[in-house]
Amino acid sequence: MAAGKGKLLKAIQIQDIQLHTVLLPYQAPFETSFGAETDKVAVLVEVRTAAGVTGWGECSIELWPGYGQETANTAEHILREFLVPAALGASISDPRQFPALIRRFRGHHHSRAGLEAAIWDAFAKSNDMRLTDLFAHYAPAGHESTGAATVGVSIGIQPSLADTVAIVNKRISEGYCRIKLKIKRGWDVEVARAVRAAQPDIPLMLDANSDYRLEDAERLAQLDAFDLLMIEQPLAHDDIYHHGLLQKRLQTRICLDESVKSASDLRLALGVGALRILNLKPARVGGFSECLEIYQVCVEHSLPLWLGGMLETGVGRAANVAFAALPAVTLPSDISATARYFAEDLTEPPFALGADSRLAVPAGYGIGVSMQRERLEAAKQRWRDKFPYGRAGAA
Ligand code: OSB
Ligand code: MG
Repeated sequence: MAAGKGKLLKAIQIQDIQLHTVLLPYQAPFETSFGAETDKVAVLVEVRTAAGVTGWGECSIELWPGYGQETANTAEHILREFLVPAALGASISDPRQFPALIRRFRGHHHSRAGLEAAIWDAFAKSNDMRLTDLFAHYAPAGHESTGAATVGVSIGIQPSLADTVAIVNKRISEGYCRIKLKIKRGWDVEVARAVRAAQPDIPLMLDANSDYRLEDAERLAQLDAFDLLMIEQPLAHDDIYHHGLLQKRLQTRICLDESVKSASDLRLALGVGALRILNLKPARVGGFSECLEIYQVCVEHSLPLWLGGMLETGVGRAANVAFAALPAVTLPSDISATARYFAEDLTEPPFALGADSRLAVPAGYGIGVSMQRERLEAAKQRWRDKFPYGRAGAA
């Protein structure tokens, strides 16, 4: 109902902000066109309000500046030196005011998204609201939370075609309704053919993470034979124009990920026909305020939308589920059950895959999951032990 939308919400004052850098082992290494990652690294942001409410946010990063340009060290630096001081003491009566507080700093979207997410969580909790309902409050009229996110699963590059088919079959038997396969040059047409042969009906998509160039258009057009839901980010991470040229040569719809870092990028991409679907990642676009603006653009253009993921801990995953439960997120999101990522997450309860390939939004206020302090301390220790100099990656 639009009933909640007129509601006046209570302001919060940011009193304290703590940063926690954690390392959490994945169930299995995740390989993309950049290489394989064995552990999740994240800088978690803990915000405390003057009224004593705690909010959590996650800076989604990786060990290398591969997908994104930030690492744990750069995120800590930018937060500690610039973003945190700008937020401390601020009084916020609408979380969308936060970007203005840090407008004089450019870039570092993953870092700013983590801090902004903690503020959104604290704001929702301070108003006795689920984060999903707070997002809906600022969404267009008539857009209420559906209470659950429809999700798929993203499968990394496997050692062989047989391994790929085996893991796809396993994920489908677990209940996932949409499969995404990571591809790279030399690992594309054959893998699509093998999986399509094994699973003729499953909604299937590929994610190239920018491994191709426009000269590869003929190769990419061979993928049209496999009835794909979409191909994600075939060309360079900073390219929009050539995606427009490529789309004219493909039947398969192009979905952009890396190339759309703001609502402004999205308007440009729409203008040159560079995408027919958007993967929206809160970290990539710099936070949930920008996500809401992008959501609005998608609604105006009837552009199909889904939420991407970066193998987040429960903190980031919970916020992503809250956003993915909005009604214009019409395609399955890259947010899988906790067990697909970690043996033990930092938050409780875990996310479990329900009927119809859905993850339910937890009932609690804010992100709806609670931090397990002993696990948090262990994960911080793991980061310090494995990277005692805080270095950003191992050779
Ligand atoms: O390109 O979508 C991507 C993970 C890390 C960095 C980039 C990407 C991904 C994924 C994982 O595909 C999706 C998930 O969180 O399940
Ligand atoms: Mg992607």
